[in-house]
Amino acid sequence: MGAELKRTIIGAAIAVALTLAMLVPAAAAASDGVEHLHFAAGPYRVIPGANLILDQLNNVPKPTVNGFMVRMKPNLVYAQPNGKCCGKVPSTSVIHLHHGVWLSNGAAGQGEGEGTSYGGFYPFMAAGEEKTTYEFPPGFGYPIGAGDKWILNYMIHNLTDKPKSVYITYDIDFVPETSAVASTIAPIHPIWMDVEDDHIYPVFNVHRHSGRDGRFTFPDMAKNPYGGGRPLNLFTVDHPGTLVATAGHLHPGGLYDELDLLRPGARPRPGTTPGSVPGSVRLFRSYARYWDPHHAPVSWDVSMTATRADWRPAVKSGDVLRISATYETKLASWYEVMGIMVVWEQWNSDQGIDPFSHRLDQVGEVTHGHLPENFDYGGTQFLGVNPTSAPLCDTHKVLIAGFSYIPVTRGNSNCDPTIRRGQSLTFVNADASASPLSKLNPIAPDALYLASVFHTVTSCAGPCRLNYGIAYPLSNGAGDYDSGELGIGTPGVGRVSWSTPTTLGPGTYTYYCRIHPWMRGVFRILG
Ligand SMILES: [Cu+2]
Repeated sequence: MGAELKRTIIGAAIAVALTLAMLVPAAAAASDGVEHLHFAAGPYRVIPGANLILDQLNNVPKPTVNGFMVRMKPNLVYAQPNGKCCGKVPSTSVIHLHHGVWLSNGAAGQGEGEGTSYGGFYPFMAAGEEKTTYEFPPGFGYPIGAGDKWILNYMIHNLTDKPKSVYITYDIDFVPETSAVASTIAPIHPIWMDVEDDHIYPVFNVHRHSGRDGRFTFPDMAKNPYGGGRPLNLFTVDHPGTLVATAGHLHPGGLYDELDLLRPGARPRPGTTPGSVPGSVRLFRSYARYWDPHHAPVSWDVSMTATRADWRPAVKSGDVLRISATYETKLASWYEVMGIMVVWEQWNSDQGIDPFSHRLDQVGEVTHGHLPENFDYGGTQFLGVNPTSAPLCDTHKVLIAGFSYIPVTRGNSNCDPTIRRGQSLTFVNADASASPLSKLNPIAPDALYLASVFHTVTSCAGPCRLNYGIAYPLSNGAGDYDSGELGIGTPGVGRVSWSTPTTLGPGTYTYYCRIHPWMRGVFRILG
């Protein structure tokens, strides 16, 4: 989240709710003093093909009394036919939660790292399609105030050309302040660690065959990752204390997120696990566990490991936390990927162990197994005719409209656009607004942005004609090109047109849309 969001949130006094929120009544309190609350934000009506970044600014459901959150389990569900919550969990290949980030202005659990100055709001929970369950070790909780205000920043990706209506749900285990056990719970604070801190869309690209030994680590292996500016993957600890929990977020293709600690003047003792940079120690490596039958690291059928309940590194003021994210590079290129860890700290606690002299468990455990919504892998059936059997046509332009790639010709457009070596083919996305008004504005999104459908032109291995699913197609074709999301507002790249690189050699090139992976096309280059 960047300056753009910060400015707009500060000016948000007159903002209206984007949608009506619904609070599903809390379940009865359990005898252990813990309430099991079920919240549902929405319904969000997601336009066909949408991949937009939006915010719910008002009435985000939350606990209404003071207390502690000790566990949180996120999900995405369909609205029922009557619009109410909750229907089924959608197949990940149809619609999925690209991300949800909850921000709060609550003082008792004041967060640090990313976005601590967004008009007093800081992020404290995040969920992507890996749907990691937050569960704090016994005796710790995130303090929630009755008067705290929450904002929900969300990106829901509708892979189809049909509208969908969904809710983001989050089950919270909550200990009210009035419960007898509340006095045994210590408050913890979130530290938002992100390899692209302070960006509203904190992403980077990983190219196939880049890095070393089939792996690419960001920012370590990136050329000039921060454009000469300050490293965005570091956080300097200002409250001494004890870290009690963390888990990573990454995207398909991701292998692990790493959290390291640097301490000026300190040297790691033998027996500790070295971190990525000299002088650092490894606090935790959050692994991606892929569940699909081949365990290929290519889909959202993934869980992340979280720290075990006894993980307790002590940190001092002036220590520097460092995050990096590692992706595989043998199978495909991975575009617009992330590396994020929310780290929880008990301030001013000296109960932790010194990570420079003691080894920590750095493997952890997954918070859930395979989820049933991740069943539709794709890549099993051949679809229709081979596109390379179409006639050639002499054109330099392809229109992307109505979820199709349409060669611009005088006659039949059912043909393979064909250019000569050294020339390029230009794609223009007519499904997204080209107006400057369609820039991202999380507080008051323009109607043109809300109606924008972003498409990409991304190389996939020929014939790129199998049925789509969560593991097919991959960005693994000749030329390794990608247009980015053609559109004005983020995650659009700021323009609606893109031209193929003039460096591509003669051949037949098959491509797909990363946002709507059933969209396919082909072009040819003659020698
Ligand atoms: Cu598309």
